[in-house]
Amino acid sequence: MTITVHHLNNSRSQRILWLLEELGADYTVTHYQRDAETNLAPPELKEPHPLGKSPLIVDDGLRVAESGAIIQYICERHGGAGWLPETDTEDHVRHLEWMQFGESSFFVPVMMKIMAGRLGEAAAPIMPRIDEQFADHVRFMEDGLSDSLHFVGDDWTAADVMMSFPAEIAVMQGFAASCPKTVRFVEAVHARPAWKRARDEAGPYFIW
Ligand SMILES: N[C@@H](CCC(=O)N[C@@H](CS)C(=O)NCC(=O)O)C(=O)O
Repeated sequence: MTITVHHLNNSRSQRILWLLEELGADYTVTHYQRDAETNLAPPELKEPHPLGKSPLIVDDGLRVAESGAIIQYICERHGGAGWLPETDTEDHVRHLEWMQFGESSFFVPVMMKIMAGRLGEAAAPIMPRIDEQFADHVRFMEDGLSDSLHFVGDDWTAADVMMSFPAEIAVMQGFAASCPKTVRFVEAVHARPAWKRARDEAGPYFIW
């Protein structure tokens, strides 16, 4: 059965295409383009899901939203069992944590920075606290990477797929000098043949 990926250009949906390519899964892409001025998704993306966000997949009529749920679902149902640690291990618990961190804790300061940044000078009183939180979360991610450049164990897992987007954000936001492992992790992701195939499918992605 073919999975349909509702893919917004230049978005965190990129990692879903990467995972599908890694697993050799059968999928098609429905493309959506961000508004050139606002950078928001087009209204058509509200047709498959009321929030109008990407990624979103539909598999044999079953709709799955939220990056972490999609990644887990694809691994479980489309040949990615080897990308998930055994459930009775400590690695499993660490894996759960990174799968949550990658879209919850990490993005609180990121979104606050984006939104508060639009206020200009009015945001000055809260910006230091936001920047401090952002830096703390980036540091936690850097410290969480093993010397083998993985978040759990010494091989690729779904947590690496999940964390690829926060890692890219950190590098883009100027943390490269203080986060060498994060930089090398992003380079390792982008060197994967599957990631390159996914980018060919999706088009230009950030600065890469
Ligand atoms: N927590 C959601 C976040 C989804 C999300 O915010 N996606 C962004 C793309 S990076 C989006 O669709 N933005 C378009 C908009 O808000 O108009 C997930 O993990 O899937």
